[in-house]
Amino acid sequence: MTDSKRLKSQAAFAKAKRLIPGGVNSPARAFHGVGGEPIFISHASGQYLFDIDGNRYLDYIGSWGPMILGHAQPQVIEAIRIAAEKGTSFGAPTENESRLAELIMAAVPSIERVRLVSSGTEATMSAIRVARGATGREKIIKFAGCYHGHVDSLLVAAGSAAATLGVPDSPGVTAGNTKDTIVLEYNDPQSIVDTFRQFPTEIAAIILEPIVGNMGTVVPTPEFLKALRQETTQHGAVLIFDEVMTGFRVAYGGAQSLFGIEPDMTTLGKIVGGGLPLAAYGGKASIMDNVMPAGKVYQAGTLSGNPLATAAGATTLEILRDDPPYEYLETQASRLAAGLKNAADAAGFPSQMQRMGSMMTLFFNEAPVVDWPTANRSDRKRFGKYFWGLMEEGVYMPCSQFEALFFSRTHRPEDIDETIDAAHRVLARME
Ligand code: HOZ
Repeated sequence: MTDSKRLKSQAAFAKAKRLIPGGVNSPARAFHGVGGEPIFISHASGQYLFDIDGNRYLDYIGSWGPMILGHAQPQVIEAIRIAAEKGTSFGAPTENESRLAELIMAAVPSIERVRLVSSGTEATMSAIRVARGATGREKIIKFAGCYHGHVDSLLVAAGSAAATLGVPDSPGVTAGNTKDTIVLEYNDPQSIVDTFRQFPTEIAAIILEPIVGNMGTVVPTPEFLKALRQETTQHGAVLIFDEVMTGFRVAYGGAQSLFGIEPDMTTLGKIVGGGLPLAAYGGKASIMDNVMPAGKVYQAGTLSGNPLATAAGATTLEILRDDPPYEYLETQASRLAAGLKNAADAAGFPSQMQRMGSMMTLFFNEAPVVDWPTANRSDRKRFGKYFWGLMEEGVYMPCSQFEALFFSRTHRPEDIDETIDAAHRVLARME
């Protein structure tokens, strides 16, 4: 995109940088992974984003996952409007919180009790605390390249913007914060067995993205999944699936419904809030009943179960339940994946297309990506050129090699075709 097409965004970014660290309120949106500066959004509708310079983009970020119904979905907007007219926050219980809890529990049967919070970070932080409280143990296992928000104890070898910016271990996170965090490689079942052999009674929980989105899309092997469930069960540890990204995305019941594995706890975010700040954690009643005031593990929030967010989330889940888009998304996703891969092949660039439902990543990589070391061998520079080429074409992809793209039910087959054609043009002129 030529500079003259985004003068207003440039001015807005210059101003924001004087006011906000790095000009953004979350590093993933800063475009550091691709060079250059972010565009500033004016509004969005259906499959399109519009920036403040008046450029229109086919959106493949979807607010990093939530917008599965497309932007400004009329029923969701109406639900928010009705809720807002009744008051925006009470700090007291409402019936809509139970409406959303019931929807979550019906969709994800492993969740027997659920607590609503405001962000994915809160959900994973709380799940870890509850798992520790319930087991009386301190150690946790996470996997390199998985990202679970900016929880201190989980901000080790993290994916997403931490990986993009090359700071998978953040300053400010103390050795004390992470001394009980054991980091293993994704898709390595033997390391799980070995770690439990070393610490048979000390591990409170394993947390993972059951399909990774935060080092780009990486799918677990059956052996890895089997070892996770077997070892945690055998040693009395809590298996936590972080389905913030995959919940209601890869299937209505999340990744666990596809793999037929029941985790002990699940974290949800993004789609469950219908585009408003809402997330959730839940699981077996015997574990969740440790949460205060039912139990002794403290967790709280003034805006938890906020009435606007529960209205948006419950309406979104009801639409997804009553008129599921998943078959349509699968058809279009397989077309998009094949088209993007063909475009890379035609241009002679080694690449791997990795996908699960409507989340996918084209890695500029010679070999399949199965864990962080293999993801890390991807050609970031080539990805940056691809990203900016697509921006020129009006296609807004995730601004990092280590993120998944998402699309919505409002993306029409002709939008997918347009995207594939754009990718062919972009890749053909890249060196
Ligand atoms: N969890 C999002 C995808 N990796 C990133 C959103 C953000 O950090 O702003």
